[in-house]
Amino acid sequence: MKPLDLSLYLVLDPELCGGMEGMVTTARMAAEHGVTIVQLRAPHWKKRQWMEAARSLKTVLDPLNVPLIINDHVDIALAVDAAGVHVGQADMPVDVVRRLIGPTKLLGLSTSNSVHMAEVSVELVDYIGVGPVYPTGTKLDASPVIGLSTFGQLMSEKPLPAVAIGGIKAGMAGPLIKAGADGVAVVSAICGQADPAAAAAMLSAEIRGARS
Ligand code: TZP
Repeated sequence: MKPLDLSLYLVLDPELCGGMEGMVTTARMAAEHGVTIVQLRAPHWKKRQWMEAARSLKTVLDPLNVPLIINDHVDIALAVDAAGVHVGQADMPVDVVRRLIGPTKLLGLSTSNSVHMAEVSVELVDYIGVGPVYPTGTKLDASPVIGLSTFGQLMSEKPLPAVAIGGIKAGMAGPLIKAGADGVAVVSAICGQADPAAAAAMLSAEIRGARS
């Protein structure tokens, strides 16, 4: 597997993307224009829909060499041979997930504060998501917003590669990279945008610019 590139991490939302078909099209266009990793997240979906979407996403992402991560559902990740699984603090514990997915698949964990950072099992987890950095209307049960300065503080404690998440729009990615993020994760800044390809390209250029 190619090295983990968290630079521009698209988290899909079927409702914002216009259903299954819109979501797969969005993922393909975004991956062709700078998205480096894609997560399927569909909290309201039944398993059969997860399977169908995950298969379709693999079909469009594999030729682009963009890894597909499955939120929460280990069985779906294994069934479609996805690149990995992402879990939250209230999901299946990472030791159990690692045992189920084996040593080579990617495992991501959501974190929101210093306690979470200190508790991350670096031998089990490959990367962390940190946030929400800014207010988000996409995840209604998200943890409290941390803001840029707390995010920067958490980056100095980060035990692993880290991606910022929550309310990130064009113009906000650069400061997060400069604060120590290895990448930014977005939903609504790409999903449901009139031109997802242009939205991805703009964020990707901003991230590259912040690094140079
Ligand atoms: N986890 C923390 S915030 C969030 C998730 C999945 C949603 C981010 O969505 P958006 O639209 O990029 O604010």
